[in-house]
Amino acid sequence: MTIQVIPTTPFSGQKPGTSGLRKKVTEFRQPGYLENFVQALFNTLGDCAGQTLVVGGDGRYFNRQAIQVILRMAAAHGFGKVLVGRGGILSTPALSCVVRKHAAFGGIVLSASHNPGGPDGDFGIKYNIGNGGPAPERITDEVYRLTQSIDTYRISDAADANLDQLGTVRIEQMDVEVIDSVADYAQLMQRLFDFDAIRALFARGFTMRFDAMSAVTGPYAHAILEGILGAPAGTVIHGEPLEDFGGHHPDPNPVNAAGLVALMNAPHAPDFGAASDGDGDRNMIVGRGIAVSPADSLAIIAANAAVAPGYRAGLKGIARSMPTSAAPDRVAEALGIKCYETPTGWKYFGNLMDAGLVTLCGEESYGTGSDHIREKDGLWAVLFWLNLLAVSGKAVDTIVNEHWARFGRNVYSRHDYEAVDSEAAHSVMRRLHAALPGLAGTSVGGHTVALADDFAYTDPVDGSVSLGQGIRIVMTDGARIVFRLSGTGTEGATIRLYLELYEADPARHGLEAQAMLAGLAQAADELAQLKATTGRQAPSVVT
Ligand code: VG1
Ligand code: CO
Repeated sequence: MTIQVIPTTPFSGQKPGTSGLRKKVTEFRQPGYLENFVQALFNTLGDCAGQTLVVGGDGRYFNRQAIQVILRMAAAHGFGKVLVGRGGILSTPALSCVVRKHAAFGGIVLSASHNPGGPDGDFGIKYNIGNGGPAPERITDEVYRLTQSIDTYRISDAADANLDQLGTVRIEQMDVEVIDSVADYAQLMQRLFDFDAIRALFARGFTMRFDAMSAVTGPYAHAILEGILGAPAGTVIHGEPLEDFGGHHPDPNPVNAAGLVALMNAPHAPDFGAASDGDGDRNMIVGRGIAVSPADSLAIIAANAAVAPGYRAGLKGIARSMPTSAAPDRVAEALGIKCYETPTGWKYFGNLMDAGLVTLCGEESYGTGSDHIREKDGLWAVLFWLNLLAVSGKAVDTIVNEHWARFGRNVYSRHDYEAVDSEAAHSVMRRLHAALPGLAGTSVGGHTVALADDFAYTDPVDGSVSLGQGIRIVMTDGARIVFRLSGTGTEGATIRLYLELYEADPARHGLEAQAMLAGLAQAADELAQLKATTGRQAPSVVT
């Protein structure tokens, strides 16, 4: 075994987005592409001698090859030890858990989350720091800067490590320890939730369907739901991680998990349905005849936190991303705690949690989590709901309706215009920008505009400033229109339009969200000239 210094030249565009570097597999497989990025990362991190790194991914195509490259490069940079999930598998929340539990220097997640996989699909790489959370912008910006001038990378010429057998092997001076992908995570979940109550719920004949979408959560759900909690075999479907997720979009929303939603609307539906995404950090919660919107789920978790042993001491605060509905804000107000509004992406929650300012965090994009780790956590949210259903004895729709009756309903929807021409997308955003200064006080879709700006965030902990985080038009009655460009896509540009209305009247809580939001959607289009500029007559995905 020797360590080699290989000459290389920069690739353009290695700039991490909302959640790491995401590109087509074909781009990642170019010789030197992954190596350049990892070298730039290690250069950014500085002295790694003797440190412990955690590596794992969602099992998508190219996961195993990428891990072998990272192991050989970590060995060439003097890391003392790398913990790898068996078969290269670690869900994003499990990796965060392992980094924290083993006090590792950091972790590398290989995933493009909810983006499709396979040879023609997407791949991604993301670095997490020692708190278990996504690296902040000052690190990702530096990595990008270094990729633009890179001329060599260091790598061992060792043979591939066997990732399928638990135990330790050596590459150069570095130990590679293949660990059980599920054990640490399952232990943590047992500490947070009332597993006895959930076990008793299943023993009473409660039925559930968990759709792992042929992605990483399968092994975790099998072990925890069917194993430890005693749910009947067959509760978990699509439970084996496949390299191409069975050709599906592993995105747990009513559009991409349509089968689960149809099942939950059918006669004799199970009591509870849930799904998770490619890397296991997202969740969808479904009851009989009702798909719970993500911000409502966060608000309901916050309002009922005390049912779970891990949260009995109370909540320090809540945080939500700016485009997420204000449903959690109403609960925070009632609890007398603060609700922070951050830019999109989990990396902005880390400082708030580390500083002890918030316990729960969430995003409209089916992401919910708490300070037990530093990533959003799909199965965690599902276990919280099971805990709540077990303790309350109520059905999902009853819980949601009672919540709305108490707090009012934040009617909410996101309209995505995917893979549109990049220039057209930017021209839509430019038009909105230009309109911002004149909007306050005017009427938009029958609502009076209270505030119109491009969202900027100052981190209350370290004072760092993030500009240009999305156009928001906030009305005096709590309604909102938000526009932003996605930072996770790999084709053209994706425009996200977020719509929100506040409805206090319980008699109107049962109405259909799209119908209630139609006026706002039309007003948004008139302002942005979205359809005319992109040539799209309708959004590609509505959630
Ligand atoms: C999307 C979501 C955002 C989420 C991000 C990563 O980003 O909107 O809320 O944090 O994906 O989630 P964007 O920039 O495309 O809107 V995951 O599950 O991909 O790690
Ligand atoms: Co994800």
